[in-house]
Amino acid sequence: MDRPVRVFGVPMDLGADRRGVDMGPSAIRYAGLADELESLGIDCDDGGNVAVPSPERTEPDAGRPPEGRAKYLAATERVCRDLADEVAAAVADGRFPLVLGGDHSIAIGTVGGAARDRDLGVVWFDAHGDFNTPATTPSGNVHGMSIAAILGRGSFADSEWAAAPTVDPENVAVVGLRDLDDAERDALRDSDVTAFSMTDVDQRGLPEVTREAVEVATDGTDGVHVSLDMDFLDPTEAPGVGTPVRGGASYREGHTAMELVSRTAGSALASLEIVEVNPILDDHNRTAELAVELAASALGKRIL
Ligand code: 4U7
Ligand code: MN
Ligand code: MN
Ligand code: MN
Repeated sequence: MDRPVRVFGVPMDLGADRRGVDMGPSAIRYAGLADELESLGIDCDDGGNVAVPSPERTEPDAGRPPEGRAKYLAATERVCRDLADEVAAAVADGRFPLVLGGDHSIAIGTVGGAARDRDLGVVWFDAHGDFNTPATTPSGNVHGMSIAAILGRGSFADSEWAAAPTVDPENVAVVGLRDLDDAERDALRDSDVTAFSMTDVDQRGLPEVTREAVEVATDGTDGVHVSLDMDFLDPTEAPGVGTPVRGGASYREGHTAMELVSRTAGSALASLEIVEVNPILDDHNRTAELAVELAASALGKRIL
């Protein structure tokens, strides 16, 4: 990493059904993130946490969209706006934003900030498509809608806070898919987003798929944001996630993906976020420790 890193925690759990993901930033810090990055010679400061209201004091239907459901939308908007401002300020300051979740709805804020005043590509590692809209969601949970929101799809078309106009769907790639809802699958297929399922990973190998994903995201853009949902990994390696799905990336595949991001995106890597770590469901902080390792690989750590 050629720039100093600024870490932000977003203890957000309004976008997911299972409690505990709000403790993700603490768990990742506790697992030694700052020391690991310093040991790589990366200058690292911690911008602290973005404020997130507790669900007990938040009205789930505030900000209800015109059709369908999106729980805690008004509060999610406030958090994402604040996060976007922090991320944009870090970039303006010459810092590389590393955002720790929290549930994946925070990506709307991270990308909103990272894409301010520049064309941004996105590589999204996830078991899920996160391509639902309030009209198609089976759960009402915004963490399953974040890519759709960033691309201004469905009722997010009117949400200037959510849609990032400098992110072109042709520069978005998703890797690791193995759990899609029916309407979400149709929408993803009809879109210009490049989607790689675990079947693609099995058949073509993760290195080739990751290289292609990074190519899609760098083509004609000013930078690449990487969003790592820890459920991209197999639950045997990352048990501490809210929505585990069997058949995910192995321990080494996780590292390979992040090492390739670092090697192939190089200085085009604009920002990184690691989300969905749920310490309550974890096994002795194993998932948070893996998150630290993967951050190190993405930011340039090499075995040899
Ligand atoms: B994650 C789901 F229905 N598709 O929309 C939904 F299966 O950020 C899951 O990728 C979404 O972890 C998972 O609620 C969101 C569900
Ligand atoms: Mn996700
Ligand atoms: Mn997921
Ligand atoms: Mn473009």
